[in-house]
Amino acid sequence: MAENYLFDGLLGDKLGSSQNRNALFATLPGDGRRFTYGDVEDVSGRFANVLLGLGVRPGDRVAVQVPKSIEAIMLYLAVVRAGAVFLPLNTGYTPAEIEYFLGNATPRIFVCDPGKRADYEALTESLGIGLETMGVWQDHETSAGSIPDAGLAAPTAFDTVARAEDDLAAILYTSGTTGRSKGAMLTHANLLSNAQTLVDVWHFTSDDVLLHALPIFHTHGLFVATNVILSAGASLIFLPGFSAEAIVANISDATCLMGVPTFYTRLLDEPAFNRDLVRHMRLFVSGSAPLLAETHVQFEGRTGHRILERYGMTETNMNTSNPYDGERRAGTVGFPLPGVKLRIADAETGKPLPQGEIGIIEVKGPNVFAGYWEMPEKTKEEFRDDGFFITGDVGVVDADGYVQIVGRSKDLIISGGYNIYPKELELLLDEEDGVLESAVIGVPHADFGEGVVAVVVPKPGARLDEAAILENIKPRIARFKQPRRVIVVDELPRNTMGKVQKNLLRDVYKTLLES
Ligand code: MLC
Ligand code: AMP
Repeated sequence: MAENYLFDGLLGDKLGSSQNRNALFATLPGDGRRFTYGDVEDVSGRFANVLLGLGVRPGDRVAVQVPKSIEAIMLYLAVVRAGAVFLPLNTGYTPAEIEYFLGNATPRIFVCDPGKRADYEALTESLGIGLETMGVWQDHETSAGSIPDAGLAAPTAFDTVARAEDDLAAILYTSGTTGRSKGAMLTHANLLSNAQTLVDVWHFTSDDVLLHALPIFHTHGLFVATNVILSAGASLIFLPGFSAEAIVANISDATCLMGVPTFYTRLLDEPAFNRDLVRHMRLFVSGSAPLLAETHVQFEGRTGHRILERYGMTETNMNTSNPYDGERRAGTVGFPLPGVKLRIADAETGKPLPQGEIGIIEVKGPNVFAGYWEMPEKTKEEFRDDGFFITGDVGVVDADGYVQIVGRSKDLIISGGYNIYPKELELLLDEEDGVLESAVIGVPHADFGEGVVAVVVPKPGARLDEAAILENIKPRIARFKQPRRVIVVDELPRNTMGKVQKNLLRDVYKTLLES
C-alpha cells in the first residue's frame, strides 16, 4: 500500500489486524464513550470516504470551525488520509473574520457548527465553497451534522491516499504584524518529525494518559498534544475545555497534562489541587506563553512537580524544551530539541551573536514550516538566506545552554495562550466614528498573563464613549481579542521619528487590569 507519510507514520503500527487496534485512544468523561485505535481507523476512514464523495481531492484545503470533539480529531485524520490539507479555525472567530480565511485559502469545503450554518450559507455560496456541518456527536440517534450523518452511512474501509514528506498536511493561520493573517503551511514531515521527537524527549509510552483540556484548532492542542499521543499509542481523557474542577475530577486517571500558563495559575487557585491528588502524575508541560518563574516555584511547592516548559510557534511546531531528566530551569524554555538548530542573531544584520548576548531567536530544522500560503514575499522576509526562520522572539542563551525568552520584536499580545495582533484591532478601532487614531497594548493580567487595552484619540470635536466602542466592535472580532478597557486620551506619545511609543503606554497602564 502506498504510504501516507503522516498518517502511516503516526498510526501505521495500530492499523489493520494489529493488536494495537484494540488499545484505548480516548475516553470522554461525563459522556461515557470510549474510542479505541480501531475506532480511529474506522471513523477516520468513514469521514475520508465522505470527503471523497464531497469532491475533496489531494491538495484541497478543508477548513473547519467546529466544537471540540473526538470526531473533530477523526476529521483531521480523515483530511490527512484523503491527501487534503486540514485548516482548523478558532471557534471564537466571527463570520467577518472567517470570511478572510475562506477567501484567502479557497478551501474545497468549510465545515462549521450546525448552529452556525445559516451565518455561512451566503458567504460560502458566493465563494463557491461547499458548506458542511459537524457538532458534538451526542449519540447515534441525533444528527450531529452533515459529516457525521454521512459518515454513519459510509464504509469504514478507505484506501488512504499516498502523500510524501514534503506534501502539505495542514495550514494554520497566524496573524501578521500588518494585521493580515498568514497561513503557515505545515508539511507531513514537519508534523511527524516533531511528534516523534517529543515522544522521545518527554518519554511518552503507550501507558500514558493525557488529560486533554486545550482547544484543538492550534498547534498546542492539535499537534503537540494529539499527535504525540497517537504516535506513542497512548490515551486521552478528552475534556471539552479547561476548567480547574474538571482537571481535579479527572486527574487521578491521567499521567500527564499539557497546558498554557493560565491552566497552572488557575490550578494553583484551586485548594483541591494538592500534592496528594497529583502524586501519581508523570509530567506537567507548559507552553504557548511565558510561564512566570514564580508560578513554576509555587507549583513545585504545592505539588512537588517541576513544570516542564517548552517553546514553540505555529510556524515551527516545538523548538526547545527543558530536559525531562536534567534540571528544569524556571524562566527558561530549555534546550533546542534534537535536530533543531537555534541561534541568537542581530535583528538588523542577521549576524549570529556570541553566547550571552540578547538578540532575535532564529531556528532551522525539520520542524520549520514550508512558508506562508500564497505569500512568497512574506515568506522571504521571515527567512534568512541560509534557511533560518526569524521567530521575532527576543532571547538569550545562558552559559549552560538554556534558552531564555526575554521579549518580542513583533508587536504581539499573548493572552491566555492566544495571540492577538494589535494592528488588527487598531485598524478596526480607527474605522470607528470619531476615532482619529489608536494604539493597542498588552498589560499584565493576573489570569491571562497579558490583557488587551486600547488607547484611542478622538477626532477634533468628537466625544468617544468606551462602552459604545466596545459594543460596536463586538460582532466584528472574536471575544478573546476584544479590549478589556478602552482609554480615551488627547494624544499618543510619539518619538522623534513619529512612531507611537507603546512602551510608555504600557508603563502608564501597567496596573489597569490588575484588579
Ligand atoms: C477566553 N476569553 C479570553 C481568553 N479565553 N480572553 C482573553 N484571552 C483568552 N485566552 C474570554 C472569554 O470569551 C470570556 O469572555 C472571558 O474571556 C472569560 O472567559 P473564561 O471562561 O475565564 O475563559 P475560559 O473559557 O476558561 O478560557 C481561558 C483559557 C482558554 C485559558 C482556558 O483561553 C484557553 O484554552 N487557552 C489556550 C489557548 C491555546 O491553546 N493556545 C495555544 C496556541 S499554539 P466574556 O464575554 O465572558 O467576558 C502556540 C504555539 C505553542 O501558541 O507554543 O504552543
Ligand atoms: P503562535 O503564533 O500562536 O504559535 O505563538 C507563538 C509564540 O508564542 C512564540 O513566538 C512565542 O512568542 C510564544 N511562546 C510560545 N511558547 C512560549 C514560552 N514557553 N515562553 C514564552 N513565549 C512562548
